[in-house]
Amino acid sequence: MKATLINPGINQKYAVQEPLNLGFLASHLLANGIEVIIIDELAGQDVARLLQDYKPDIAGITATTPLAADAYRVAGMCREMGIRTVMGGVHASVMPDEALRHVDVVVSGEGETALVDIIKDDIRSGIITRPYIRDIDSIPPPARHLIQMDFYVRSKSRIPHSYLYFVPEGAKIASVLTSRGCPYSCIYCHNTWRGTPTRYNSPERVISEIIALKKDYAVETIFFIEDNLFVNKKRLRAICELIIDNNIEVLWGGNARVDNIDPEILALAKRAGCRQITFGFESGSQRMLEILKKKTTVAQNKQAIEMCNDAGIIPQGTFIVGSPMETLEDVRLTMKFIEDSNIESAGICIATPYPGTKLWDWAQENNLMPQTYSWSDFDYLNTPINLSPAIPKQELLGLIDKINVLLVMRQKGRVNVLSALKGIAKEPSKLFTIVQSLLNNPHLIRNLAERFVSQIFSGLISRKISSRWRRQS
Ligand code: B12
Ligand code: SF4
Repeated sequence: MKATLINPGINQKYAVQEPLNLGFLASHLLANGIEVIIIDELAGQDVARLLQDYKPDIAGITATTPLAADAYRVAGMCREMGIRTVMGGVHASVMPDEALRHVDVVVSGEGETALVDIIKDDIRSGIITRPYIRDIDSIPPPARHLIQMDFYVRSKSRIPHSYLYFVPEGAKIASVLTSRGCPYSCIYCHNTWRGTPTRYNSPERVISEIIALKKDYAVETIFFIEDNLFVNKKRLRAICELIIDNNIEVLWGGNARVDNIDPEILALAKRAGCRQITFGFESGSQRMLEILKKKTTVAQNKQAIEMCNDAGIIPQGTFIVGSPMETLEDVRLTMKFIEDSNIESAGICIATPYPGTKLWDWAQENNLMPQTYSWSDFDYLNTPINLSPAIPKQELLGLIDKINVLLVMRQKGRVNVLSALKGIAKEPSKLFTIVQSLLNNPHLIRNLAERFVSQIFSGLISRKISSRWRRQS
């Protein structure tokens, strides 16, 4: 029995980090004696050709909501070739009936056990759910040898404006996922429907994975992609101590809640190589934090930024606008928060009601669903559902542009126009990347012009992010 796992999609803005979920499924299949490859369309692989070459008996396809249509297209391709199809992932988990119209078997929930059962027990149709895995150390590390690691380690160069802000120019980056779940229940998050407890890999397992990544892929930086790296401080402390005691040279970042950090853990994390923490700040309005059931305060948001800056760790984060019942005044408070706080890098998104979340229920209950919509618009900017009718969508987009300008201004002195020009002279292909970014974000043109003028006059010669990093490390 030969299996293939497929990461569908053609829009490479979604290809920031390697598909570790397929890596876990593949390593579990291999541990159960099942031959498998991973085909990564998002990383530019030709699915049809590779299917023809490999001739699998079964194809397992993953999908998030905005990539559901790509997943269904790939499923159709597999079916035409007579390959049995299985679909899993966050979208199929919450929309199993829809997915079942496109594939033979749908897996709702964690896929490792389910996929092995489907293959070994020859399950040919239906929706399958298996209990979540209690001991996640029992799943071998992701089968990275089957992932397009050469492509993903260069994510920082390919997508310079992603949230991988701490990664120095030219440095290689890899991701690790060392826990599953989160004990909180914010209304926009997948954790509201997963219903699984938080589980952790042991510190020893984490360290062995980092060592292997350095050895096998020569990565200098790592991002912990799990939802909440700092929630279990005892474990994080042990991980940091192992990094320090074993002299592992690695710079890393991870996600945290603003109320899960303190100066002591930050100091230890910094010594162990932490250079960025990504927070879900979500809003500068306390009213909105309460509506989102974030269980944090605006003061904690501010304090987290200050604590990180004091510790020499870049505070990065995301803000949500357009949440239920949000008003212009709430958005203004978020803008004011960004203006007043010392944050260099952040992302803004429009509240997007992903199926299964409490936001989705809210949209249904309040008759906000349009007659027709396309899953591909469920990214963080184009959502077809306006959850805050008090602010029209166009106005919301205009406010996001303004917030983005605020954020780029915040980077003043870190990304330098003159050094960018020098970079282009050395490497003309960079011009293409810059023009592309400017076309995608027209407001940046005005902002860059402003900065250019201000830098000429002030004679500001700033350092590149990488030199800042080298000095600190
Ligand atoms: C890391 C991450 C990313 C990374 C890497 C994504 C990747 N390819 O792995 C990056 C930065 C690229 C990213 C991008 C996006 N992400 Co993201 N991301 C995550 C995050 C934090 C971890 C993903 C992960 O590895 N989870 C752990 C694994 C073990 O869980 P899993 O993915 O669900 O997989 C298990 C099961 O679902 C199942 N399964 C999965 N696939 C398959 C396939 C088969 C055949 C079977 C049988 C089973 C199966 O088995 C797996 C193992 O148990 C999740 C939140 C989370 N904690 O899951 C959000 C999350 C998946 N992302 C989300 C979103 C919205 C996005 C973006 C759309 C954002 C955007 N607008 O750009 C894009 C879409 C990217 C894409 N490729 O589809 C949402 C998805 C919501 C939804 N319904 O679609 C999530 C859930 C976060 C949230 N907001 O709640 N993301
Ligand atoms: S704290 Fe973060 S990961 Fe946890 S439920 Fe809230 S948004 Fe999701």
